[in-house]
Order: sequence, then C-alpha cells, then structure tokens
Amino acid sequence: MHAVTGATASIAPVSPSKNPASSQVGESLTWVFRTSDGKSESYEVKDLPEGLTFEETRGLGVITGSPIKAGDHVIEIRGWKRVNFGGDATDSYYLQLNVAPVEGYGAYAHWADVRKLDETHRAPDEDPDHDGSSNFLEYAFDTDPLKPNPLVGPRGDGIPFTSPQIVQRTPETLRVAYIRRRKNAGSEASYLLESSTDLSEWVPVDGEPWITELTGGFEGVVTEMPRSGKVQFFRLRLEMAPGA
Ligand SMILES: [Ca+2]
Ligand SMILES: [Ca+2]
Repeated sequence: MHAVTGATASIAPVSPSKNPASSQVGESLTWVFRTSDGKSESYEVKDLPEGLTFEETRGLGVITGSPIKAGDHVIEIRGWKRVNFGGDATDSYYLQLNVAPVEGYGAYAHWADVRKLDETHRAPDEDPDHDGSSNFLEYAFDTDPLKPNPLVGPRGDGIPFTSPQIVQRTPETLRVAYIRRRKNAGSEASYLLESSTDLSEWVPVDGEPWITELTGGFEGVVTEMPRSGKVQFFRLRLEMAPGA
C-alpha cells in the first residue's frame, strides 16, 4: 500500500471503532478515528452529544465519555492538514451514534417500567408499597417501589448509604455523605444538601464535595463543612429535574 499523490484524505474509524456505533445512556464510550493519509494535524468535531468530549492524541481523534441522552445522534467530523484548522480539510464525515436507554440509568418513566409500576401506581408521588417513601424517593435511591424498605442504612449492592449520614466529626468539622444518581447518567433527580440548627431554617451546604463513582449510575458524595453550633441537622432536598 502506498499513498497516491493528490488523493483526497478522508476520515476513517480506527478498529475496533465502527460506524454506526451504539452505546447506552451512562455507559462509557471510546471511539477513535484518523484520516486515511494519517497526516491531519487538527480535527473539528461538531454536534457531540452531551456527556461526550473529544481530544486529539498523536494524530488520532478520540471521542470519549458517557452519553446522557438516549436517541440517534449524528456527529460531524473533519480533519485539517495543519494545526488550528489550517490548510486543506477533508470532506465532512458523519458518525452515527445510537444511544439506548438503560435500566437504572434512564429517565424516571423508564425506571418505572423496569420496576413494573402499573398505570395507577407509577406517579412520582404515589407510594404503592406504603413504606413512606414516594416512588420518586425510591427512584432517587433506587430502592424497590413495591417492597417496603427503610430509607436509612446500608444496602447490599455496593451502595453504602441511602440518606445523608455523618461519617466523620472533628471539633471543627463534620463530613456528611450521601448517594445520588450521576447527572451524566440521565438522572431525573436533583439533590441538594441542606443544614439547619433549629429544623425550621434550612441553608444549602456549600463546599466542593469528594465524589466516588458507584455502580448502577450512582455516585457517593462526601461534603466537609465547619461545625456551626451545638446541634446540626441535615437533609437532602430532592427535586424532579428535566427529563433526560
Ligand atoms: Ca414506597
Ligand atoms: Ca420501597
């Protein structure tokens, strides 16, 4: 094989990457490409779905990340002869990426289907198992909406806790931990940690938390904060976020 002088270079996937490609919401993905002549010094990538990023490594273009939204996406790619989109460019290449919804990763409705909630029992504020946790709470912490369960305490699947708990205390600081669905995994729940000293006035807890990725589209969150009084209470405020 040898390059033909004057031949137009084009974008090509690097095995095992394929076009069309398929993935699932929240699943990590790597898709690698280059130009057929191997001589592009920069790439332009358009319409990358949320959750994915693009980088160039030694002449290779690499798309990585975890797509947030299910659906059929079309990503446009061009290669340029020189850095910073200089010189000749290849024709546009279109990567088709089909992202499937996934159990435990997708929108609330998908979760309700998977959990076999029928029409009369699937609304977020219903509590068909009468355990005091609405379906939305059960969704937010992935407990069984048809089986009574406490919202506090350890679980057996690697997810250590299901409501905010104090995991460390010093004379000056407290560390509070909880779990939440990962945003980039198509979560429809948003979580806001709040503290109070009198159970009537609640303020958001600031501070950059430590995040640990967990299985099933969840992450563990640990936030450190100064102790503010003799008594401190915590709560996690949950809200339904726009659909994934
Ligand atoms: Ca319930
Ligand atoms: Ca339950």
